[in-house]
Amino acid sequence: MNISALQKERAKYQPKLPDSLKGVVKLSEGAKTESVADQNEIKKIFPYTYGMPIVTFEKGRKQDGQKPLNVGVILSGGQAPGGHNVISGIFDGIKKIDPASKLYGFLGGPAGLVDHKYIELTGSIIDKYRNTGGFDIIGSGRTKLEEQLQFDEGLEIAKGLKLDALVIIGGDDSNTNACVLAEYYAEKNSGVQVIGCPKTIDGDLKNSLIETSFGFDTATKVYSELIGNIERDANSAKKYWHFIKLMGRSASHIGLECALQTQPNITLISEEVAAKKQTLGEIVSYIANIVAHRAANGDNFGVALIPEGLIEFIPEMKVLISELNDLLADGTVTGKDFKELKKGDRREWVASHLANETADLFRSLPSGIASQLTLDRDPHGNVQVSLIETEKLLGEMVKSLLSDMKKRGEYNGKFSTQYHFFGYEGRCAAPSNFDADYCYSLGYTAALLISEGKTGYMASIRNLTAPAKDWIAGGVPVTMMMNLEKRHGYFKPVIQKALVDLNGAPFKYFASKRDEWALDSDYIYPGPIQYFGPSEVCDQPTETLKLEKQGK
Ligand code: FBP
Repeated sequence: MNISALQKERAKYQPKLPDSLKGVVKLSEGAKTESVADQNEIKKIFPYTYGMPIVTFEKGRKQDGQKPLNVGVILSGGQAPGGHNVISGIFDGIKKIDPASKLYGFLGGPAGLVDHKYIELTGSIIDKYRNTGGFDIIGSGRTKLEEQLQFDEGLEIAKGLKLDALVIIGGDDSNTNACVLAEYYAEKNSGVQVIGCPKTIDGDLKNSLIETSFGFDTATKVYSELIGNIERDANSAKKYWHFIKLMGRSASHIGLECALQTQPNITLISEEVAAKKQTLGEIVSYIANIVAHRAANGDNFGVALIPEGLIEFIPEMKVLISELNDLLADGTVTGKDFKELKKGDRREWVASHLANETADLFRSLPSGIASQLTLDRDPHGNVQVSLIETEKLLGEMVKSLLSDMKKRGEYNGKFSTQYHFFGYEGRCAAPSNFDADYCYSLGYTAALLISEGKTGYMASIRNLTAPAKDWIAGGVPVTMMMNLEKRHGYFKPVIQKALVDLNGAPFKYFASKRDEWALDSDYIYPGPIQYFGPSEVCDQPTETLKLEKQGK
């Protein structure tokens, strides 16, 4: 295995654990819990795992009777920096409990459990992946563990390997499914526990007890470095407007955090667009007005951040997408094979099958975007929003509005654009010290929860803006985070997704500064993540986390 000089040095990094986990620990149990909403219904669905207490680990006295643990681990969904450290934390945790403990990794995500594909993760394998980015140690996948048949297949291999527990490292959906699995295995009295770990660069799996999902810290630091570099280029060349789309399937946490780190001229927040019921036209004129103001000051350049999920938060676009989904779900338009239509006829054909207002909006879109909306569908018949070039849609529409403004004498500048999409650049970066420490602590805590016989819990590390030694480790019952939501026509228990809180401190701070940032070119250039050096540079959590803590 060829490794870089950085990786070689980085392999020696010993992630920091909270002091409470360093020696022998004892478990402290809090009061019984309730779900965030729909308590009666959730209680009925999860009779075995509902209402369990929040638990915390504290320094304790040596316990007798600890036995070796056999644990299976699964990486679920999109990559996020730090996954390998969760796994090394679990490994070290169970080995500390008893060196005869064993860790198995299921390959390619949840499908590995169902298809019985796994490897034993030995010390020599683990050592190659400590403090590295990526999920390549065992791979990940997006198969959903939802059906009883899958649960039974899982149980068969769990029994075969004599597993005490499964650890599922995933986002809100994967942890919801982990909880359903925990309930099923508890009901069957199978002896297999299930523990979740909060992962996603999107940052939308969080609440008062899960302060952040892992990977958000590193990914936003990588994007902010790149945005800072672009800002510096923009400020040097003074000739381009850069439109940067940032990953984040639904919530705009990534865009907001990057804005706080880099102070660009424009940042759109999808949740605000939805709350204010903004139209596409209003968003375009908001951007065009800033471009015009800057041009009046002689600045024909700037940087705009666009969240990936924006398009589905614009109410009229949401209606359009939903009508298009219905119309094109099976690749046909009212029975006619859409692809057999001549390219030039497709747009009008589709428009003629939409409701009047939606058809007008569809006709007003730049042709490239209109065709992306009609062609790029996932296997469920839905538009794949991540493939829609929202940054180009806005750039082109702003350009056309500016040319109208020019005719009316309201604008007299130059508008040249560059487009970027940052997503995959950050998902597998070497974890920042924060993520390396946080993830290792999460994994170590998962091992302790297993040794305490817990199931249906998510590993939790709190007090994250304090030095790692003062972090608080424990577990939160997953049912506590649940509410009922309509999915495919039925109400299902799911973990509540955390969108950007427009009353929260991070958004409020951003909103208080954005007008100033719009006209300034006083950008912040954060530079690359530093892995070695003073704590003030290397160990800082995200601005979002700091502001959230200050705001409380
Ligand atoms: P998870 O929620 O599974 O962590 O993935 C999030 C994400 O990185 C989104 O930001 C993005 O929209 C999506 O994954 C892209 O995933 P894929 O590459 O599988 O299409």
